[in-house]
Amino acid sequence: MPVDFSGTWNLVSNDNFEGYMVALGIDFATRKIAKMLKPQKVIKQDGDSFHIHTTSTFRDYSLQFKIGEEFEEDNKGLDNRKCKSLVTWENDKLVCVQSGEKKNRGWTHWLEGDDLHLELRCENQVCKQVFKRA
Ligand code: ECB
Repeated sequence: MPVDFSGTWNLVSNDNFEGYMVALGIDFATRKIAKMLKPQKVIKQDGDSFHIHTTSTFRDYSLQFKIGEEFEEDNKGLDNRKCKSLVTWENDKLVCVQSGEKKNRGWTHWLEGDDLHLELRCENQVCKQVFKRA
């Protein structure tokens, strides 16, 4: 049985989101707004099938995928670049590789205690987010 990430999660910390957004080429005005946000994630997991909805007062982002099945991701409302994304299990971690124009792009989710962790990577920047159950 895989780990179950299902639930509603509220952001409690967000380290180097600025560096991550700069690496993605997000403009100054958008970054100023984005870094004030406290997004919520709603994760629905059925085995290896996932829906991850990230919502905020500014923009929302929705992603659906199955483990091991590559898909086209459009990053709409984020940096709007398209990439090919693939999510796999690495032990109990959910690892996404986002292949495209940006090098070393991807993210990793894992559970630690009752917290949800997310590392977002782009080029040489790493953003670390922690969420607590709502
Ligand atoms: C959707 C809430 C954040 C909106 C920020 C708006 C503008 C900033 C533009 C680009 C910044 C890049 C990413 C924003 C950070 C988090 C959004 C979702 C990141 C993500 O891909 O989460 C994965 C893993 O949970 C599922 O899509």
